[in-house]
Amino acid sequence: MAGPARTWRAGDREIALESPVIAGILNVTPDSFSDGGRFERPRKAIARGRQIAEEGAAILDVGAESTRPGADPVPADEEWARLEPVLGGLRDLPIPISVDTHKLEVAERAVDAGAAAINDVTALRAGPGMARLAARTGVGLVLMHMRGTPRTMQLDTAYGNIASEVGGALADARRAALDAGCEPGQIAVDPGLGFGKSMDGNLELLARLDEIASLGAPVWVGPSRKSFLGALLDVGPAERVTASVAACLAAARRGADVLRVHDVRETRQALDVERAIDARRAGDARGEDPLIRARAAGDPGDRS
Ligand code: HH2
Repeated sequence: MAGPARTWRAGDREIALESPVIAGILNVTPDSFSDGGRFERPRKAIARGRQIAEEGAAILDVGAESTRPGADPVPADEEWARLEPVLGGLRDLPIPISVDTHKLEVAERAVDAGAAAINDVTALRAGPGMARLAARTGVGLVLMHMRGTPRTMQLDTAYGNIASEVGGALADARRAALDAGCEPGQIAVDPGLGFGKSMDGNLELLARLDEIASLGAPVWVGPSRKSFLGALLDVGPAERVTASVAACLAAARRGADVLRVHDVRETRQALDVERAIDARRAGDARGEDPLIRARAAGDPGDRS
């Protein structure tokens, strides 16, 4: 018999996780490592947010402070000034919005403005306030592992056993969130690729993602366009799309539930193809998978 359906609760939404879903990245910053400055103006950011939903993301993750290595912190008022018009303009978005912030006052305002989840890249380092906010309001909470701060995190990237150290830290953070009153179904964890990790460390975390998944919480993962892919292939951020999609598929196979990506359309296509193949392998009749059924209706059966 099948167990209970896997879901992640984010405010009044239950996000189904039977197969991996996409969190599309929208950075309203001047300095993000990949898309900095592209969506700084609210009008452009709102248009991109709508496009991300249309391209097949299940979640829109909006951030207003870059956490790239060496980034300077942004004051809370400035971070909120960047977020407010964008959250206001996307209130009617059909998919839930998570806000990528580690500042409690920004998170409180974001939740008031309709955010369904908070993505805390410091995993409650500032104390239980963020978890109490989630417990009180029911919003989803993503706890991401980072060593140090964005200014310092790449200074020491050596670990004894990276998967068990990161997994242990995430288990502790999850326990702290539960102690603050969160429900288990609200809390997701993320190994924090690129946050105080070497290229090898990132690859090992991806290879051993099943160990993070064994914590039992939904797993977010964000390889998108990150420098470990650039180091592996010797290419800049804009040329890391294929590598990012490959990393996402590898992560999904090892238990990732939410893939945090810049390139939503490309990732969606890859997941759809994999799903269609898996459905065949599972012996589903051609007509049973909704995606295959829709496509088969227009299948000319040729080689074009
Ligand atoms: N990565 C970044 C930011 N937030 N949140 C989670 N949960 N997981 C991640 O891997 C993650 C994250 C960094 O990527 P990006 O937002 O594109 O860049 P920047 O921090 O420069 O804005």
